[in-house]
Amino acid sequence: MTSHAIRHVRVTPIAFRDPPLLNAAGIHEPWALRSIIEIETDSGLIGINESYGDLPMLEAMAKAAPALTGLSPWALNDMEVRVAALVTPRQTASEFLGIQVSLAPGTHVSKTVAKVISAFEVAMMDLQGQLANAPVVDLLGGAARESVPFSAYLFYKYAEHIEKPYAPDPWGEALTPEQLVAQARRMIGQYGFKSIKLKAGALPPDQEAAGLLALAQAFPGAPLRIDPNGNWTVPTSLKVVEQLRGVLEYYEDPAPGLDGMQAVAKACDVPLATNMVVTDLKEFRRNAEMGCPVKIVLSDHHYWGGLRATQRLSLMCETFGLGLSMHSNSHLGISLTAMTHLAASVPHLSYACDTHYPWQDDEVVQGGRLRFDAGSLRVPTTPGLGVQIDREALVRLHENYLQCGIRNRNDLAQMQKYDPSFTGAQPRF
Ligand code: GKR
Ligand code: MG
Repeated sequence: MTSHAIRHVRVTPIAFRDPPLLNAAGIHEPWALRSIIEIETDSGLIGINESYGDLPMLEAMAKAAPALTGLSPWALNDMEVRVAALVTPRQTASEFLGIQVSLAPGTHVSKTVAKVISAFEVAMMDLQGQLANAPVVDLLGGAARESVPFSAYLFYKYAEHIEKPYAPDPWGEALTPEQLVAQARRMIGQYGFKSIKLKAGALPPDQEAAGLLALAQAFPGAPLRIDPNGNWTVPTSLKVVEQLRGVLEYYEDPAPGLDGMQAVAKACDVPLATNMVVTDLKEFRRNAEMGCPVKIVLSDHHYWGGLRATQRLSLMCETFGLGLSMHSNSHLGISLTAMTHLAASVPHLSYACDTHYPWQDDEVVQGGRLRFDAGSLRVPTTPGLGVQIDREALVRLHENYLQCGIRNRNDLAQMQKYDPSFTGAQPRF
């Protein structure tokens, strides 16, 4: 009988072009890192996935990979126990890496076990789907929707990276309301998104509020969100929400910490969303104990412990009367496809999800860039994830990784190249 036991785990770090996007921590570096995970069985099947590509994550995956040898692709619970036993998180605050932890929870070492489990789980579910001749969404209970809506994720940005490592991106500068509206028109024209999210916390809040109001005027009726990543004090958060009265669908991470969010929640009637202060079940519990100042959890299977763990989170959200949507980081099509299977399988997920995808111009999957229809992605119906690695692209993207010299994301240090006095201290405004 053919053995489908796991024989080998291969992790390939990659890097791809990322525009100079501004955020609370600083600015994106010219190259974003990811890792491509391949889990191979004795029978020669290969399950794939995409995850973080920073060095500690690569080290953690390398440490955990041998634990999978001999395991059945169906043995997800066993895999979780084995990974947890091998990858013990270090606890001290000094272990935080490069970027502000809360802005990018995926870089927090306390999430290492959950991140590695997720990285392996999705690849194992891709294998399961190939074995069962079923798409991953069916392994998750079946599709509650045939396609998944995403939002236009706008950023303030410079026209070009300071190092000029390659030709400027086609998006141009976006620092004024007019430029922001032009960016939105371009993105919505290409992808058909219906909802709009503005990454804020980078320019003075009055300018960012003016940007959002210009969007509200240019796209009447479009659900709008603003996300300064906790870079505003409580008084600033309240001033901005007043300026934006009547235009916000939800208010994402205005002030720092659950206490800051609670102070904002008490004084405003727009629901608060987060990917910064409810990032695991311990924080979920604290939010509940505080009377749920956060009303919408922006999940991310890459650090919540995988697709099944995010389904469990959905149940928790339903139980506590919270909404659920999805956070993203710079990523390519394997991550986006996994998000799509998951979002399709969760009836409770009722907002358009975030994605950085329009900011990337490369791909690692066969067939190139994924195609959106009216801002949504159709859930694949072919076995497993339904996407395959383009081997030539993988070699090229790995070569980028070797050449680019970046090993951990560091938006703060990158911003200091433009402005040596920039400290990144938060809340800045
Ligand atoms: O890519 O600059 C960025 C984002 O700010 C990202 O780091 C955040 O984690 O997209 C994220 C968010 O919604 O907070
Ligand atoms: Mg956010």
